[in-house]
Amino acid sequence: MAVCPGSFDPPTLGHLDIIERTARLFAEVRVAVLRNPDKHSLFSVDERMELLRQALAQLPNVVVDSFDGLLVDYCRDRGVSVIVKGLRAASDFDYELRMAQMNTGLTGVTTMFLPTAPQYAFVSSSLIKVVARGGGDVSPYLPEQVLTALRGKLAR
Ligand code: COD
Repeated sequence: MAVCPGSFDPPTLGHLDIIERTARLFAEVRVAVLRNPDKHSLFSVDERMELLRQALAQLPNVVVDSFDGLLVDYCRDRGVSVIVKGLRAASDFDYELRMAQMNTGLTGVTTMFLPTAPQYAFVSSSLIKVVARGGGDVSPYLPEQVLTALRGKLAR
């Protein structure tokens, strides 16, 4: 079983591409949203989980979940043996490599990296929020439900 962990604030087509490809490689996939009380987020964890469930409804082997604390503890408790992360650029790699090595050191869990799809290489949740707040068009980078939810949030 594999896990695709993240903040997903909000989920983007870059995230979904990684999750869909992971779902073709593993019989069971868990998408785990971090519950991080320190991080100011636009969408609540429950909203992000609901958006992910809607966007991934066509994938029967994907379960959406949340976690707090260490990712390695989540993996141990749920029987997850592989963490799957997306890599966009060298800057992702530097940080992700350190986390992967620390996680392996903690419990032996393995991390696999999937290269981003080129059309989403520059897409991040934080950039999406900046551009959307400024009135830019982010529709090419978000699933329909997320675009609608984001417009609703920003209109308030
Ligand atoms: N294309 C491909 N992949 C992408 C794209 C894109 N356009 N956008 C994001 N991704 C990938 C990211 O590289 C990442 O792998 C994943 O999708 C999630 O991205 P985000 O931005 O939603 O989430 P992050 O990076 O904030 O999530 C970090 C974690 C929550 C996974 C991490 O902080 C964690 O494991 N925290 C738990 C605490 C812990 O165990 N800490 C110790 C680690 S050693």
